[in-house]
Amino acid sequence: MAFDFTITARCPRTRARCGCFTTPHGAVQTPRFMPVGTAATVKGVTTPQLQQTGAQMVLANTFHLHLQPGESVVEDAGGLHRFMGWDGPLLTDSGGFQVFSLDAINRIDDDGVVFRSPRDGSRIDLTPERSMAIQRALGADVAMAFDQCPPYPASEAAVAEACRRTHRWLERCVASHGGGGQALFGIVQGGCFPHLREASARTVAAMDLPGIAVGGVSVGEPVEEMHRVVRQVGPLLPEQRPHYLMGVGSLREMAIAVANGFDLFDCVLPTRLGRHGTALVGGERWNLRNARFRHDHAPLDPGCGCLACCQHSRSYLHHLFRSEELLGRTLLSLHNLTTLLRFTTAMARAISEGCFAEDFAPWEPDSPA
Ligand code: PRF
Ligand code: ZN
Repeated sequence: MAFDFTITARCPRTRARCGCFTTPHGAVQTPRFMPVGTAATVKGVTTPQLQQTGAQMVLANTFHLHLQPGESVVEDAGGLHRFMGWDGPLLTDSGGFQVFSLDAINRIDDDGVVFRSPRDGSRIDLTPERSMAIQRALGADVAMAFDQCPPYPASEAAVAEACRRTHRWLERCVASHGGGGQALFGIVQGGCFPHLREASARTVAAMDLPGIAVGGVSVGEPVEEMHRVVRQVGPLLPEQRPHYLMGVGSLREMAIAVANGFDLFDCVLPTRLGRHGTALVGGERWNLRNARFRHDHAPLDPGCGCLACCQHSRSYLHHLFRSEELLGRTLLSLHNLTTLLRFTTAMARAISEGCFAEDFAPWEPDSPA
């Protein structure tokens, strides 16, 4: 069987679990963070470097790849794995979320979305069928359903409408998805409204897809609201499927999500912060441009095994950013990715050793799985 999700260990006090998600391009041991490679590249990072971070599955974007270079180029190259030189598991996001964050939207209706290309102003239609066809041509292991992620704040009526549309679109995604070597994950919406979240979770779960994602969080809502959604929706998801919390990649939020049964995460933050000179160290954010690092010859984070921390000093990284050298961006991107991946693999180890609740989620109420 091309796709399988096997739970290999459970936390006795929370809903945290370790799993193995098998795809045609290899397995993903969960919980695990997925680096974002929007345009078929994790910005500034080569494939061997990416492997060293502990990354197993990488995410790319339908919307960006449709605009440039176009899915036909990727298909001609033999698919996204060959095109980008990443042989491991790949996931493509459907384009919905990216389109809705543009201000070039002309129309959203039950058929789909019409917008102007940010490249040349031409008219582009994106529908569930179109998104599935593009994702099939790209050929990632996992395709995401085409959904509508409402902004925050949005009225209850607007979120209910987005849910209704997302559910109808999911049926169309399922009907037009080719299957074969590609799995389709459904996406739960519902904003911060508990009854809409519950209805959406039940509707998407009933489609019995090989994986289920929760979208519509981390869109500007207060962090307590996000925690509430994660705690409410996690337990409603089908046990035997991988659970993907979209766009979340901060340490505390991932720990809370893992405690509530989530397995997969992605976020642009580690690479975006890295490109801007910010390193994640010991739960803090350090700006390496700061003058305090000029004479600091210690490794960035002595507890980290990444290229930046093993080979270079804070002083050198400071110098690279002050002189706008490209290598600084690469090194801090690698360090931040390594930090998030190490955190998720440490959670996995703690789950299998029986100390997850004490070590990672002491604030979570006990909820035996
Ligand atoms: N839908 C899709 N992709 C996403 C999201 C979503 O709601 C989010 C929300 N944080 C990130 N990426 N399709
Ligand atoms: Zn490091």
